[in-house]
Amino acid sequence: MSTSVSSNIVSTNILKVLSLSPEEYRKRKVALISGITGQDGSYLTEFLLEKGYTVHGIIRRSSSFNTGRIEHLYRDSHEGPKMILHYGDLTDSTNLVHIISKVLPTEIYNLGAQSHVKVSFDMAEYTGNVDALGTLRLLDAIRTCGLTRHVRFYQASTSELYGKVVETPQSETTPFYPRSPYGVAKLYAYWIVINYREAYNMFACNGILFNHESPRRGRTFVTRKISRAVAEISLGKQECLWLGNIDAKRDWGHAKDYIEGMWLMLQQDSPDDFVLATGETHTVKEYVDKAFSVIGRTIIWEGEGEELVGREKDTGIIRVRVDPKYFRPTEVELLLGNPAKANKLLGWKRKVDFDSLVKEMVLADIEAIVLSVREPSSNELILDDLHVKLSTTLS
Ligand code: NDP
Ligand code: GDR
Repeated sequence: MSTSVSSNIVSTNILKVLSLSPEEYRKRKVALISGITGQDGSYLTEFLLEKGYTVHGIIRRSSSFNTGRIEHLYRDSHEGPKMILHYGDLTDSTNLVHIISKVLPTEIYNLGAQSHVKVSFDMAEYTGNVDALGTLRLLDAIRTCGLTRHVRFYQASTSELYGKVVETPQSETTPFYPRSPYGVAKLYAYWIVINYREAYNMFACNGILFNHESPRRGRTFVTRKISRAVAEISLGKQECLWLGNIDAKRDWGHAKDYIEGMWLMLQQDSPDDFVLATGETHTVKEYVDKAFSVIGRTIIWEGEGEELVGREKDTGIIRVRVDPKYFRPTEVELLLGNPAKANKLLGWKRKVDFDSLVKEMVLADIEAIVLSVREPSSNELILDDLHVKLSTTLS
């Protein structure tokens, strides 16, 4: 997008705020979030509202409901700091310019993405358009509005950049080797952020975040798929869970912890790139074992490869099977991050450990399923009963 069109777009609003120094401008505390309806967007919105920001979010028009994770914040918006939503899309430059020129954000968090690695093999071009070029469009929209010195920019970079194992633990200096169209698209985004930082002196940061999960995680990501299935199994609603590569290792943390790290990056004196990770890694199989242990059951593994099954110890029922349709054409086998730089410079450290994360996700899914039962009186009975049953395994 050329800067020559900028004069047509710049509103009186912009002219007014441009007379402020960048420091005065920033005091307004206005955040703009792409991907506000996602897992991270919803937690970040809560966090920023709590800090007194006005939060603007870009949402996609959808024929079905896609604001479930932020609905509770929307209802409360008439009291105190506000959340305001705008229709938009990372594939639509003009729309991004309009939103930024209207909102005049002090911080932009670019969390919007086609974020599913397996899906990126099926929708490679679209993933590139949104995840790679979408980032460029947002950065250019800031330039078009003449706000390069005023806006601080956070880019949701990812441990998927590391891909094939070159060294562990992976840090800010580890070479990248992405293994999916998603990873490659995010690699472009990572470098365009650095290029715009250097070329236009923008305050733009990459947060290289390792996997982070929560009860709000999308249901097709492996941790949530497992927690949901274990919850269904505990209530007798499902018999077996089908998974792909259960030997893959991930550095899993809690999304809430990572949100704070994003914000901290934008509060520093100068822009930089940071890894956020726990420094621990676990296999998908370990996640399964831990999730079943939350409901007091033990899984015994038998066989190998596609024939591998997970059998429940007490009943002999097969609870886990492998379906190759979940394998990826190229896989990221091992992620293990080194968050030392963020520890030291941001004072950031994860708070929630692996066991607590798995427990929280399984319990939240059990509760959600029970609460979806129609009659409130029977919900209470089932929940009471569950709490009694679970209290022995949870303490
Ligand atoms: P989610 O998949 O939960 O959320 C993605 C968000 O992006 C949703 O709000 C979605 O909207 C929105 N979105 C998708 N396509 C577009 C588009 N074309 N234009 C505008 N918005 C769009 O992801 P997470 O919250 O888990 O992750 C947030 C970001 O962090 C993503 O960029 C992800 O790639 C990255 N990341 C995530 C990690 C993790 O472990 N969670 C780790 C490292 C990086 P809708 O609701 O309408 O689908
Ligand atoms: P990931 O997360 O690809 O790391 O990307 P996901 O939970 O999808 O997969 C993690 C690992 O589990 C293996 N796996 C399965 N995965 C899914 N989804 N479904 C299955 O049935 C299954 N069985 C085994 C996968 O092969 C993989 O090895 C997430 C996303 O949030 C990205 O946006 C983000 O950038 C990275 O984390 C860091």
